[in-house]
Amino acid sequence: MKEWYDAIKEAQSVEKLEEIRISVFGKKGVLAAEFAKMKSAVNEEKAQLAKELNTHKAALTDELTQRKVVLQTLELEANMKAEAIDVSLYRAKCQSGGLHPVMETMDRIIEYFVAMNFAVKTGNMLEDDFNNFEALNLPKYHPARDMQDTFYFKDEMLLRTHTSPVQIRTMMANKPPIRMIAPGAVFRRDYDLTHTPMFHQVEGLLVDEEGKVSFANLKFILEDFLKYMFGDVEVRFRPSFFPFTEPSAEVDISCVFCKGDGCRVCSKTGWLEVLGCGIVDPNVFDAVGYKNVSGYAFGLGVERFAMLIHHIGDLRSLFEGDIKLLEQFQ
Ligand code: 2U9
Repeated sequence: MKEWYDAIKEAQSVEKLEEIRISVFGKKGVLAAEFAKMKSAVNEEKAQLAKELNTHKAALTDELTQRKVVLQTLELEANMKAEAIDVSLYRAKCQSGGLHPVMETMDRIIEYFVAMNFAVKTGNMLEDDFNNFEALNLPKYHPARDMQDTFYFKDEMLLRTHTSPVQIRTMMANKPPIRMIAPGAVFRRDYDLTHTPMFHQVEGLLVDEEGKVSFANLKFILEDFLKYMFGDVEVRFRPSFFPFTEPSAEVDISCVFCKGDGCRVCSKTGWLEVLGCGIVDPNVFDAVGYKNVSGYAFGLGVERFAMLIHHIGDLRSLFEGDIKLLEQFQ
């Protein structure tokens, strides 16, 4: 029996200990064999033999239990040592997601107009001819429709070319006064250095009683807005034409790259065109059944704003999903 006590003491793993336990206590183990020998022993020796064997049984059980505790503790300590984490170790920055620069710019624009008490309205990207063109003083065969060609579906449905149908629907569903912006994706048959078939606009509309809304009101809010977006820039209004506003103006800021001195980006003019605006044309109010009202409207392309804010040279890079470009803005 002594060799089994030694084997237990010398066992170096829980697995080895289990092998020993089976060899000693198993059905075909040492103890079973010893107890079997008792059958052939003479009666006088049987009691003594049984006593000795039971003493060994108890003692070996104790030895096994104790050794198991020791081995399990050693194994746990070894594992903990092997899996220890060095919290002081340098680790490269982990990748995390973030807003696309166009969405971040759009949020900043929305933030300004929400603070100015404008409601935010979103509509449908699939629109009908009335809401996208007719109601905006763009009747069929009007030449201005050429600049806004888009994808047509059955029943005169089309992908909206601007967010203006949102304003039309809002006016038809509500009474004046209206004070709203319409942010969202729009679609045009365009593709070159400065135009993509899908881009984002934010348009604004304010309608109140006749005589209450002036071009001065429009100038004030747009100057304030552009300074909020671009910092300390000069703002100028140039007369222009849009079918849905009269009078209309295009709005420029002093070039954010050369501060107005003239560079490649501003074509040496010192100015960058950033939005269009005007006093809402009476034909638009007629189309939605509004009487005795006045209003102003404006529109801007969000991609252009994002490019000027982040000094991005190529519009198409905003649509390529290149992580190297995008992670610079996180
Ligand atoms: C209603 C009445 C008037 C929205 C307007 C512009 C001028 C404009 C362009 C800016 C850059 C389009 O994305 S862009 O190419 N927009 O210049 N938008 S006034 O006028 C409206 C809209 C809705 C009912």
